[in-house]
Amino acid sequence: MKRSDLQQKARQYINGRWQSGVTSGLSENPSDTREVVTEYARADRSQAELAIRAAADAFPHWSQSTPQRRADVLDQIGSEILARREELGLLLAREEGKTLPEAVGEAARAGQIFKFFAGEALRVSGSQVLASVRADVQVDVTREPLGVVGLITPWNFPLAIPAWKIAPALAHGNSVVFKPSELVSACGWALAEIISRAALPAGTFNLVMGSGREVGQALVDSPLVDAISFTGSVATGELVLQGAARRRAKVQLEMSGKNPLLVLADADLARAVDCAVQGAYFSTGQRCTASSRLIVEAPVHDAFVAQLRQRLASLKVGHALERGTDIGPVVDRVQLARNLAAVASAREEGAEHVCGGEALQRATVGHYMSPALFLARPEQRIAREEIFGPVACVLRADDYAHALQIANDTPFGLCAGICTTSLARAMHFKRHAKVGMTMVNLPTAGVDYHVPFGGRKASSYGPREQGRHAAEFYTSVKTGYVHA
Ligand code: TXE
Repeated sequence: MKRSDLQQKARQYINGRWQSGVTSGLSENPSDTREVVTEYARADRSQAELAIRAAADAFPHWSQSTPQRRADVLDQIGSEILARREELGLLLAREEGKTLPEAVGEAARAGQIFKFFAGEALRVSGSQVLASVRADVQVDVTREPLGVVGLITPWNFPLAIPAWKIAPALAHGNSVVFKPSELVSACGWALAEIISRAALPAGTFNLVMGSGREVGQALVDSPLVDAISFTGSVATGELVLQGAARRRAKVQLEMSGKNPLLVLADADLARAVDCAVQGAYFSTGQRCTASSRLIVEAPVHDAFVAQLRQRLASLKVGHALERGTDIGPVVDRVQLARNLAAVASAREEGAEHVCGGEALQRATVGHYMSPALFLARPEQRIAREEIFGPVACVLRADDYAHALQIANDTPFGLCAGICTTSLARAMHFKRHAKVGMTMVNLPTAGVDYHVPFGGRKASSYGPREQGRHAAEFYTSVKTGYVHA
């Protein structure tokens, strides 16, 4: 393995100081596995507990800081991320494998999120004053910070997801212990390094890197952690939920999706194909909002499949930093093996293979895979389980009612999209899709940062993330009565 030049050793950030870990780990470039992106410090449970203690000690200070101070800190972080978006995007592309334009876009998004919550810090009270039902009594409803929040994040959006948890947590006066996925430690460290220079009181923000089972679990178990926000797999989310429930900690989970994109007979077919390509395959399909079930009305089924197949053949799978790459590598060898196993299982259960689904060789050794398309039936595993790779299936629907029934027949409920030129159908779908987010003539992936994000059923648990709704999770409501 060759060492890369960009990254200094990524260390833990605990109580305002950079600290070595108990052991260390390496993160590698999925486009070229010879390249080490960073060597990072790995914490154990006791080091995680030090960070939690530091956050608890810092809470009284930060929770009483003025809205102006919080706004200034968040604005400074957002400005630096935006100014350095190219550099951060490059790091992200090298470590996670998103194409460079996608990665720079994500870095910019992280900056915009901090800027948004700088504004929210000024509006944090959300106070309401009401007349009481009793004479001469006034009632007010105010929001207060929770305390220490533990933030556990996945690898697929290594800057944006941490940003949309850290920024509202700080804006609302909480102190933070942040644990990124080990696969993207350099991105977690880079974000922490920017935050470390933003004049927060020592201990208000802490970074601990290491295994989920040890460091993540320490956050879940600690009685000093008042709330946990988690994004990741359903299996780990269940563990987090059970652990948090045992000690009645507040918890918010964002997990998987199996998002439907309906294509009706009246749709603009070129636009529908575009939505399918972007939604299912861009970011290598590694998005909880990926359009992995393409539900197509019978009259346009064959034309849609033919056009989609043609588009997929024209996509370039390659090194994330190479100009013209449409689809970067899969994040690591474990996820690639999982994707290939899902493709093999789809063949075994009789789904009709249209194209793709093979591991690819490129000039550098990486986790490359061709975009896969199958024709499937709703009961098949490929149509029911999240794969989290560049794999989608087309499901034939007799009519709109049938398409809607297939769309809702899933344990998940994150996002659902429809391509149609009928306003009546679009409005009906928006009302009847059992999800947290709907899209009309748009891919299911690709959301704004100033509005709620989240879903129903097995996809999400607890209050929504992002936008003004983030206050629901990151604050506690207090009702005050005053007799005048
Ligand atoms: O997720 P994990 P992984 C799905 C996707 C993917 C699969 C596995 O299908 O193939 O999950 O990915 C931490 N207590 N998604 O292994 O294990 C862990 O260290 C506390 C969908 O990366 O859920 C990491 O920081 N924390 C998803 C985070 O949890 C624990 C995005 C997520 O890891 C822990 C990512 C524990 N016991 C994966 N064990 C989406 N829908 O966006 C692990 N962690």
